[in-house]
Amino acid sequence: MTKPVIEVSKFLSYILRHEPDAIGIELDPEGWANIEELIANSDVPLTRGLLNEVVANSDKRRFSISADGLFIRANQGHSIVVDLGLEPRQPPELLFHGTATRFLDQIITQGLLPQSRQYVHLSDDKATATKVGQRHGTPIILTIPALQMHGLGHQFFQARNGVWLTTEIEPQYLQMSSDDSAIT
Ligand code: HQG
Repeated sequence: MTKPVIEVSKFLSYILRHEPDAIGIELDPEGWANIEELIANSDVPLTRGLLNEVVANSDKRRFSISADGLFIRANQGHSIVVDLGLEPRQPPELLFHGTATRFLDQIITQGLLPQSRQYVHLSDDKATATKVGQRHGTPIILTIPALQMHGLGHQFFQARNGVWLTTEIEPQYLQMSSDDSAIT
C-alpha cells in the first residue's frame, strides 16, 4: 500500500470506528457515514478515487461501501456503539485471540473483555492472532473452544471481513496456545 492509502486508511479507521465528531460528521445507527460529507470534512487529502482505492486494497477489508455507493462504514473495530446487523452464527471449533504477555494476569482474572471496543475480536488462524498481539507487545495466543461455547449458548458473530466477534470470554474458556493447557 502507498503512503497516502495507509494514511487515509488510518484516518477512516479513526473516524468511522471511534471519533466521527473529530471532523463534525455523524454516523447513522448502523455506522454508515455519508461519503460526500466525509470527503468535504476530511482533514487528510481525500478524493473519491483514493477512498475507493483504500476500500479495495485494505489488507483486512476494513471498510464497506453501501450498494448505492453513497455511504461507507467500518466492518468491525468500533468503540462507538453501532448496529452492524450481524446475526449470531456457529463458529469453527477453535478461535484465537492474540494479546500481549503484559495483559495476561488481568485476563486470567477477568477473562477477555472488549475494553474500549464494542466486541472482543477473535480470528480463525493463529498467524493473524499473533500479528494482532504484536501490536501490544510480546505476543501470546489464547485458544478459545468456540464451538463448545456456542453449544452452551454463547453467541459469536462474524464481521463482513471474516473477523469473529463476541461480547466476552470468561477465564475458564481460555487456553494457552503453546500446549493447550488451561491457564486457570
Ligand atoms: C486486551 C485490529 C487486560 C486484549 C486487530 C487486547 C483486531 C485485556 C487489548 C482489532 C482484557 C485491547 C482488535 C482484560 C482483553 N484485561 N487486557 N480483562 N481483556 N484485553 O486493540 O483485539 O488493524 O482494543 O487482549 O487486527 O488487540 O485496526 O483489541 O490486547 O482485529 O483493523 O486488551 O483491531 O484491527 O486491544 O484488536 P484492542 P485487539 P485493525
